[in-house]
Formats: sequence, structure tokens, C-alpha cells
Amino acid sequence: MIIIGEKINGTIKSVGEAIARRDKEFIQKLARDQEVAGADYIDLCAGTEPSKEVESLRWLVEIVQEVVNVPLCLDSPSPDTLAEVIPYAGKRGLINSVSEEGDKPEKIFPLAKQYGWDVIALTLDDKGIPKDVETRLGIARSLICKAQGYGISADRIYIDPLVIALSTDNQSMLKFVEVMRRLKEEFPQVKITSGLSNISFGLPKRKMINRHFLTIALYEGMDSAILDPLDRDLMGSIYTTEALIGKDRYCRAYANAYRKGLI
Ligand code: THG
Repeated sequence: MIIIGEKINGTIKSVGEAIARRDKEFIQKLARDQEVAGADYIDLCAGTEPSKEVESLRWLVEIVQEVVNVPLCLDSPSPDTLAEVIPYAGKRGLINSVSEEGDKPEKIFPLAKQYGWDVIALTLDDKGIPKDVETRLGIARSLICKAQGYGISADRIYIDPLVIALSTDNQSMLKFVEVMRRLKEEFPQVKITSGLSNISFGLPKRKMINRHFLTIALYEGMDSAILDPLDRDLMGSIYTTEALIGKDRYCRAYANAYRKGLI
């Protein structure tokens, strides 16, 4: 599974404070630790007010790529911020994100094309997060089609179906799975990613719910997730599930992760 490490996010209090005081060591340790723990991308989200976002994100890009080899996943709601910061990244990464809100596709896809970055596409439009499967599929199809118009092939698109809380819709995970299945039937190359924490909103023992969601989603074909790779229980669930579903020959990755103390 493609793991996007979520820890460098300014909306987490301690991280927001470290960004504000430009605490290079604190951020670089989070970056290195996530890479060692198995992150394939490091998500960078400044989480600051728009006026300071470009400066903060640019600083994050500079200091994080000093200490890791993996590419970055730039997480911002603003296409203009992304356009200003992408040129500072030394490697091709992942744009987080595009959606059907406003003119985002017309701003984000040309960036992905120009710099050769892959893109996370949220199934979200100006009406908000859809609750039903058909609307999500419609948005996903439209985004994939627009991307292809810019020469961006389906294998460079990570659809994020934006899970709703299980506490408000008991079909939430089942709907997620149906969107994933049907999209993969139509576009076998497209990738599916997701955050893990929305599913458990409003319920106790959230991490337990998140882990079980991940196990089922992986079994059903999810390719990627945005998560905390420093959570050893969570990483244990990933290695275990991948071994159980035939994606880990001789359980080699599982055994290595155990030996390295990652799970
Ligand atoms: N999809 C996409 N991008 C995303 C999300 C998504 N980016 C943001 C978010 N969701 C994923 N990132 C986080 C980052 C941190 C936490 C949850 C999701 C989090 N962090 C604290 C921690 O690390 O322990 C806990 C709370 C805190 O300390 O404030 O919960 O869904 N495309």
C-alpha cells in the first residue's frame, strides 16, 4: 500500500506551533521518523491562515527535503498556494488536492501536467460532500475525464471518496467500498486513497475503528491511505492484512517490519 504520512500538519497543535516558531529540528524529526516507519510520501499541510500559507509551506518543503528521500504530498485547499510552492520541490510528488469546487480542475490539472506530479482528486463539488454513491461516481468520472484532457492518465490520479462518519450513516463504509469497486471496473488504472479518521468521528476508541476500516478497505482494493505511520498498531494491521490477502510473498515484508521494530 502507498502510505502518505500525515504527521506534518499545522492543524495538529504541536506541529502548528513548531511551524510558527520555525522549529526546523522538530519538523525534520517528524519527517525522518515517518520515512523510516515506511511512508512513501510525506504530506505537508501548513494549516495556517492563507496570507502566511505560501511562506510556511515553502519553508516546510525546503527543510523536509533536506532530510528525506521520499517525495512530498503538498496539502493545501488553495490552487494558487500549490502553484507557488511546487517549483521548490526537488522531486515529482503528489498534489493534495483537486476537486470539482469552482475552477479547481482548470487550475490544478495544468500544474500536474507542467510539473509531472500525480494528483489526489476528492469527490467533492460546490454542493459539498455527496452522501450517495452515484454522485460521488459522477464527480470522480468527471475529474478523471478532465485530467485526461490535460494528458494526465488515470494511473496518476488518486480518487479520495471522502468517507462520512459511521455515526451519522451506518452504510458509510459500504458506500466507500462500492464507489471503489465500480470506479476500478471503469478505470482499472485509477488509484484509491483515503484519510482514516473520518469514519470514526463521534465514536469512542476511534483508532480501533480506523484500523478495522483500513483492513476491510485494503481487502477491497484500496491502494493508498493518508495515515500516521508512527502508529505501530496501525502499521501492524497493514502488514498483517497485506500478508493475509496474498500481497506479501513469504510474508517477507511482515517479517522485516517485525525485525525492524516497526510493528
Ligand atoms: N484526504 C486527503 N487529505 C487529507 C485528509 C483526507 N489531509 C488532511 C487529513 N485528511 C489527513 N491528515 C491528518 C493529520 C492529522 C490527523 C488526522 C488527519 C490527526 N492527528 C493527531 C495525531 O497525529 O495524533 C491527532 C489530533 C491532534 O493532535 O490534533 O488526527 O481525508 N486527501
